[in-house]
Amino acid sequence: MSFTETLQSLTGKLLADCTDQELYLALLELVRQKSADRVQPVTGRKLYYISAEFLIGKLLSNNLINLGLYEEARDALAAAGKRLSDIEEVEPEPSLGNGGLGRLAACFLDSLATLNLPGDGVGLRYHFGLFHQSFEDGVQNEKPDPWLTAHSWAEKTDVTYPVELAGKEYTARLYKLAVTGYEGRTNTLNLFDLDTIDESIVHDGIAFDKTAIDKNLTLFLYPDDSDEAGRRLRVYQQYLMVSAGAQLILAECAARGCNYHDLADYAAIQINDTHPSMVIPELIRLLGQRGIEFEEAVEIVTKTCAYTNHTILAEALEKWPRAYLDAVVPQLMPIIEKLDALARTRTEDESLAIIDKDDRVHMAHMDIHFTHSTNGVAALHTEILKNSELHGFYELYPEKFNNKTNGITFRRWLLECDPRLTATLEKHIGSGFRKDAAELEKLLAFANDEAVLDELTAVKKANKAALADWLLRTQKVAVNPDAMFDIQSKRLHEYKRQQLNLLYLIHQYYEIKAGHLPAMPLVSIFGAKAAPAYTIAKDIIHALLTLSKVIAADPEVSKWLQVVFVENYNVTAAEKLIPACDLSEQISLASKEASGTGNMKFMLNGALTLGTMDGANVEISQQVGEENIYIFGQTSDQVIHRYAVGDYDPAQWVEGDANIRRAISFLTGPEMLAAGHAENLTRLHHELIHKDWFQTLPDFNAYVVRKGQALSDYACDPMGWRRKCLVNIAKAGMFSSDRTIAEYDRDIWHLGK
Ligand code: CRA
Ligand code: PLP
Repeated sequence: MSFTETLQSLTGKLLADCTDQELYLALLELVRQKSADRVQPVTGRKLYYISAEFLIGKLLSNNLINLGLYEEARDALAAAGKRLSDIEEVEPEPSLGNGGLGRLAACFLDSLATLNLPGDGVGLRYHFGLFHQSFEDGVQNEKPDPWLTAHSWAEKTDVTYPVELAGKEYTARLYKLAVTGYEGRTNTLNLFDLDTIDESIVHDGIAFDKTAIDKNLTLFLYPDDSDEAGRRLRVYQQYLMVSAGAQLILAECAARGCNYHDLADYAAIQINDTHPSMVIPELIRLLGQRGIEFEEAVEIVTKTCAYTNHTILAEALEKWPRAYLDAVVPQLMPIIEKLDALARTRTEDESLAIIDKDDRVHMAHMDIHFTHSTNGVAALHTEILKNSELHGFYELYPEKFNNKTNGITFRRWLLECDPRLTATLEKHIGSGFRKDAAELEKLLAFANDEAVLDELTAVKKANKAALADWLLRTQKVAVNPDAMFDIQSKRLHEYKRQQLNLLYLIHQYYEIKAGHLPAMPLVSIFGAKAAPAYTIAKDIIHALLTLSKVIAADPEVSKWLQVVFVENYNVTAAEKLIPACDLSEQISLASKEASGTGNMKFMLNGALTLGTMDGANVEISQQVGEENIYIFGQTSDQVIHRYAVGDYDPAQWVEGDANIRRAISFLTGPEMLAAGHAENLTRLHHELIHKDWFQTLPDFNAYVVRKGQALSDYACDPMGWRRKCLVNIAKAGMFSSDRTIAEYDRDIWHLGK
């Protein structure tokens, strides 16, 4: 049967007579059938990647690419007068993640299946995801993000597990979502939910009764934790995920012949940050029910589990008050106490204890003591863990610490999001890079080939025009496609320093007003959600939106500078923005961004990085060489030293530097106050002068200079710029998640063995 006939048999109509919705459902069904054909039996160790987030993005095109059906589908539809891109729009983006950690989990699932490794995800089926962001009156507005439609990729199963929360039994139901690799096997993303969830309890944006657990448990990812009920709800969610997950793991292993004593021969469990840490005591409890003594259970669990640390920010290293755990998971507390006692026999260092003197339970400490591997996510991050944040643990267990620099799947972040670049690359270096990213290096042979450099420039130009169309259609803004496109898209957080970019833009506003014109017009694009309770992050969004209005209203400045803030940044938006970027903003305070993965995506798509020596930027810079990246700012050693000395006073920088003073004062000057809200702007102004915890001001001048350099290189040395872009694409191979997953497998998981 031809592709057209297959689709017609699924819709029961001629393709030309189908609506996009009907075609989407037929393609979904077809992909399901083809994915099912690629399920393979599991032998030996199988990975369970437990994670609170899986930011998987839309699945239709990705699955068609991985199944080798994309071109056929596109052409069959085109022959019937339909466009695959229109059909893609029918699919809602699954709302199961928040940022880098969740997107990393999604890239890992893709690479596992592509490398033919048995590895499943375990997580929760959130009904409304994080939230849907819109801007109203210059302020972030949060609404539920309903993505679960009658026909979704995650299929309901009959499998359920009992989960006891606060002494009451709930029933977790398993949903399965097929994950098919590129020319690879099909694995599963296992998502748990309760049948009793009641979406109608959500009111006034994203508010709901936080105590009605049976109705609210899986409504949102990271429900507001600014009050105690919210924090407890997170413990409830985490236990639902790990208890149902652990029961699933034990059941699957038992079905393959495991007698529980040999669990580590059947399962490898990766704990993705501390959200799933309770899987450790939960497995010990479940093994106990199956007749295994505590000491042996601890050994089994330690051999089976491994932990990834994704941040050194204290706010994210979870420490639950013991009272929460006593209330929500009383069955785990005796086990956690025994683990704490056991850990104390290994060290006298009180700071490494699981339960501290204030009765807080340190989840990361439990992970490090009772798993066999702790890894950081980029070389610098792992060094910081070993030398400072987790130094005591490193001294106790040096053999447990290892680095696994993050990666991204090139199927989604090159083949799918940038078909123009993919085609150009294939024309010159063949298609080997689709499976072996290192082959991108072949492109270096064309570094001085003007015809190839021109083709790459034409690709970028077309991608920028496509982004301009999309911005006009979805955000109602017109941008100048001949300007340089400068993009900072990632979660809104002070450590990522969108506020540094904001101060630069104000600085440029003044410079243009003074007749000091830049080398090029600049379109500065942002995409970022702020956590609903994170006031200063929302103030930064407000300041950027307000500045955007002020500039747009000023014809003198708007010829040279435009600020665009894209609503509801998600994977779909990222796939539009990244291929169209000229300059990628990776300007976190050195030492604070564990790795970053956006930096890798922009580089792969031929953008140059303007960044600090932080996270994986350090490795990007090593790959491309310092002449092909714009690095500025304090080093992580300098930053850590400044924190240690503790004498940083932003007010002194404001006093001592006229440009800094001018930029900060503008926040509460007449132009901004006329266009925005005094409360938000004053609070941000005050924060920057009196606190500036993430040391924006010491990096300000270096940032202005480096960005100016990038603009002038782009404008005055186009050939040099293009060559740098080519080197970035060619050297991106090491950031394939296939490389990362191969390293996890080699050093930690040993799958299928
Ligand atoms: N926010 C780090 O901050 C890193 C990703 C994935 C983060 C990023 O630098 O690239 O993880 N950390 O490793 C995190 O979520 C809880 O900590 C992130 O996404
Ligand atoms: N959100 C989306 C949609 C992404 O694709 C990514 C990363 O690639 C991130 C967030 C994380 O970005 P960053 O690594 O810059 O923090």
